[in-house]
Amino acid sequence: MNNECLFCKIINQDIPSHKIYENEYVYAFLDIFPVTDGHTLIIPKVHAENLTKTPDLYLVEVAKAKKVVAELLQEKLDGVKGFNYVSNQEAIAKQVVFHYHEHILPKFKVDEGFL
Ligand code: DGP
Repeated sequence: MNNECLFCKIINQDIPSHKIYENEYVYAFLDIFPVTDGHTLIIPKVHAENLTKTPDLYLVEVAKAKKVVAELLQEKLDGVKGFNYVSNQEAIAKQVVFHYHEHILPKFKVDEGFL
């Protein structure tokens, strides 16, 4: 864990968040600036700046959690018809928080939006 990292602080509950799912390896919580209802972030419980710096064990666990979280959101939210799964790497790709995370974006209607 990294004391300077916002998402490490969320994992440690030093910063509050709305939990959607958690296990030994990952934490999933609602994005503070949601693009859609149910916009969720999944993060590994290890500090790694981005996908390519994340140990394989945690990448596998994040991938598995994407499926669990998508099923939870489908169950809890009315009208979910699909999802975008998005991860930004580096500032050029609009990464703002440098702790690897996957955005899970429920889709309710056809539109131009992506992120
Ligand atoms: P990215 O651009 O991919 O690095 O997205 C970072 C996301 O993190 C962005 O959609 C907003 C979200 N975010 C930033 N700070 C906080 C926070 O303190 N709490 C929560 N829940 N989300 C945050």
